[in-house]
Amino acid sequence: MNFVRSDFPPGFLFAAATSSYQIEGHGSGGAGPTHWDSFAATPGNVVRAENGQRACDHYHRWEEDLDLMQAMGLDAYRFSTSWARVLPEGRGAINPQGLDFYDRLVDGLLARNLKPMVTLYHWELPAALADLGGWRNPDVAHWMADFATIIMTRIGDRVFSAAPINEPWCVAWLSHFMGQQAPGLRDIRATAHAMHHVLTAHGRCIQAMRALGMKNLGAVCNFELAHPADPSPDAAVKARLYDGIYNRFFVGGLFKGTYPEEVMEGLSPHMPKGWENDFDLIRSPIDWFGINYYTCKRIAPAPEAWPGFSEVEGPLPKTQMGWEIYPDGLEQILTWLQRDYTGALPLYVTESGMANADTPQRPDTARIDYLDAHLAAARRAVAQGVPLKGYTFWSLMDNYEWALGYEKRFGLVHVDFETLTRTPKASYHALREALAR
Ligand code: IFM
Repeated sequence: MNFVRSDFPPGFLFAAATSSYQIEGHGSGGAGPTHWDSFAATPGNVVRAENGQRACDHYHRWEEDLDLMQAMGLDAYRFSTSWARVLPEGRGAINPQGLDFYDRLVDGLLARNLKPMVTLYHWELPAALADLGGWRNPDVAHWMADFATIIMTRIGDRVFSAAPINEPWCVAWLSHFMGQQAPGLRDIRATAHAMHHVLTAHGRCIQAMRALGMKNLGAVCNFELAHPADPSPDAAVKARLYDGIYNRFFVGGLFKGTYPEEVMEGLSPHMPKGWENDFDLIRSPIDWFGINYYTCKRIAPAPEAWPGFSEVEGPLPKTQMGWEIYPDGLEQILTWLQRDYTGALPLYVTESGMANADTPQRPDTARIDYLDAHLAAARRAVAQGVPLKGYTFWSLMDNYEWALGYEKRFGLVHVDFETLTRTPKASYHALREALAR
């Protein structure tokens, strides 16, 4: 790795990230069913119909996993809490084993000098709430704020930071318009409702956590630079629309209290009643903003109903996901966000990493190069005045890559999904050396 800690500002945090359903093993510890369990059990949705019932069995092996992060020299760990582990029906009766698990985890992190960075929701909605319409139902904001109060009453006094929702675009658009993630809908009305309700839920959770006296609350969104696939004016218009849906909708709501006009051209007729009145809630003040960045997209016009675009394969080298590797995009996103949206607000890269067809025997040099190039892009943004305070690697270990099952390996640590043996990869060792220098 071509960096040392002193290349970054004093106090800069290096972290690794995971999420509950992707690693814990949802079948253990009394957790209730989630919409990911039913989505995965429906043929055609997930590669080999794999689910998160066992995953990495982190529920039982968390100490080993925390030891690995400590030995790597990380400063922080970004993890998520499973709503259905704490409240198996989404509301009502609490599963005490769920609260105890996150309590142990937080204490285990602090004992190892790792700062706990918590995300309340990373996609596994309790099935009982999905039955009530899930993200389409405006009450989801209240259900989630109640969950936030319950889990944070137990661990909120010891966490370093908290954010309500990971990647609103995935929760709303990918899952309700593209149908590629649970609940697998392809419905524009459901999408419009979900796009707005992820933000009202965000606001209610921020207010619930503030009411508990918590500090260092933020939001985490994902970003992709959208390039027109060809030089035509049509391609430029469609790339701008993709950018509006993916990148500007959520930060528009969070920081400006507006949604992009070109996005509303398609969504307006389908929005929930009274949506225009929710922006004070959505703009509840936050203390930091998190950026998940992996790739860029090439967007072409497509002869179909709004939004009428399609993704076209680009020329750059690709990861195991087929995603182009474009580190400059991270620098551009960070400088754009600071200039147009976040100003002096502290920023964190909350996810960065690549999938690669790793084996424990073969060094993952591609991942070392990928991370080196993206860390260099982050440094260039810092040099331009972006108040970046930390960088988080996705992911600590290989895990359940949602609809793509266990095949796509994002980990710094290899997981053998038969034996559950963890083996640190070359990228883990390279980062450990860099962080110790
Ligand atoms: O695995 C996911 C994660 O759950 C959310 N951000 C992107 C990752 C890679 O696809």
